[in-house]
Amino acid sequence: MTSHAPVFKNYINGEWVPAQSGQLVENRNPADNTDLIGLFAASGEADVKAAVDAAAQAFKKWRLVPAPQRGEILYRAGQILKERKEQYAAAMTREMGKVLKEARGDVQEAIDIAFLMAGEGRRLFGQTTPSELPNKFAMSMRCPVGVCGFITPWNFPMAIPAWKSMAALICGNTIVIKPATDTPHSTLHFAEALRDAGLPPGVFNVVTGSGSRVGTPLINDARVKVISFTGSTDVGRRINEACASTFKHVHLEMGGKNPIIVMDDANIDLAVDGAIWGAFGTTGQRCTASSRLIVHKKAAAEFTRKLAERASELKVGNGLIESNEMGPAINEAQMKTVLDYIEIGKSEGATLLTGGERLTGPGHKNGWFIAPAVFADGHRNMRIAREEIFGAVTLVIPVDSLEEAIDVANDSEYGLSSAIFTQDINRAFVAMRDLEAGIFYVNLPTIGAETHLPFGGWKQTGNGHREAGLAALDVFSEWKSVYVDYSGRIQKAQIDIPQD
Ligand code: UN1
Repeated sequence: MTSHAPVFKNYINGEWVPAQSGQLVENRNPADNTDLIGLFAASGEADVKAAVDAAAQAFKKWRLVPAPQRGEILYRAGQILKERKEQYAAAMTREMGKVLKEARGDVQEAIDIAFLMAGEGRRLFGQTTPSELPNKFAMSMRCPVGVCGFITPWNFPMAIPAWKSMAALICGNTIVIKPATDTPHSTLHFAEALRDAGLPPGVFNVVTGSGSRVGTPLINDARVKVISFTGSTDVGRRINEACASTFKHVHLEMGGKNPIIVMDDANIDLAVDGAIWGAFGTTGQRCTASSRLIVHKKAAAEFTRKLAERASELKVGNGLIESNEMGPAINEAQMKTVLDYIEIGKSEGATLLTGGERLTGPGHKNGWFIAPAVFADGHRNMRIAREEIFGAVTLVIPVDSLEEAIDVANDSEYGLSSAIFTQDINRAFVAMRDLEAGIFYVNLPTIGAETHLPFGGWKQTGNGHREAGLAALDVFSEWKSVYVDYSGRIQKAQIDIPQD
């Protein structure tokens, strides 16, 4: 271990504190694993307990801060993130590998949700409604739930913590977050912005470390009332089971196998542009990645040829170099998973047209780089057509009609995002109606959701909740229905029917 490497601490109760065990874990740049970003707290149960203590204590006051005032703090956090966008984006690229343009976009998503939820501080609407009885008033209001535990992924290391946090905070909850072990730095930057915006101590706490040593005690702590998780379907299932006995609110955001349908009437160059961005943006490491390209047979030859050509020309390398278009896999294990899937695809009979090999030449030494892979001759039953790979791999599946395309698209356990390229408005609307997914695009790929609409998926992608948009408020609030009787007597609903 390098002695001069910077040491990063947890953020608990407004203080930077080391893990109680004193243990540390390395965080290295995936584009160059000789570049040590720093040593981060390898926390455990005692640290989680301290953070939940702080969050539970802070909840007592934060829940009573008027929501418009909470909103002002979020607004300031948005402004601070805006001022520091360049600095935080560069640190994110170094830590996570996504190219600088995309890291800026990641910080921008945090800014967008900060401003959205800041405004919500002056709304947080409930309902007022007539009572069925005279001299009686009826309304509903949102109330905070309590301490929220977040387990967040490495692919959007600031945006996803921000989506969850801004919605939870405006509702009056407090937070303990466990960021992914590969990307703690971006979450600590987010904490710094919240602190500098004036968020009171204990309202937002960060505990870094592994899933088993930090995530598990967080899930098991009875004082944590909400768990919000973004990650794999397997881990989500285990979290759901672990929270079942205590009926915690559980919000799960999991895998995807997102289809783009390309019809024979589509603008093929536009569809190719979309597929390149959707499949290889963030090195394919998005839950929304366009990993299935379901193409009408009349368009398949031209589309596939142009796609493979464009993919082979993508500049892969260190994301800090502005001309690079695609960064590395997040770590060695993920790179190996992707390389395994390339072999699986070949053995299943798909045709690898380009990419799929590890890059080790100049500019790639010591990084987890893979050339973007395009498979043709795909079939819906192949594992590479069914399993989430989370890497720069996409697959063309030829079909004969829109009906078949929709049938193939829906033949998946996932249902996050979906898209169609067509110039025929009727086909676009049929696809909009029939695709089983939480997000749908016309003439755009499956990535690029905006923060003011609900984000989340159907089927095994989610558990019926949404983040971002106003739908996120439902995860982080309880409804209270309120009846006020000013008749001076006990009026019995459903029994004392007013006579005319
Ligand atoms: C994710 O892949 O986990 O819609 C989030 C998008 C981004 C967010 C992706 N705004 O692709």
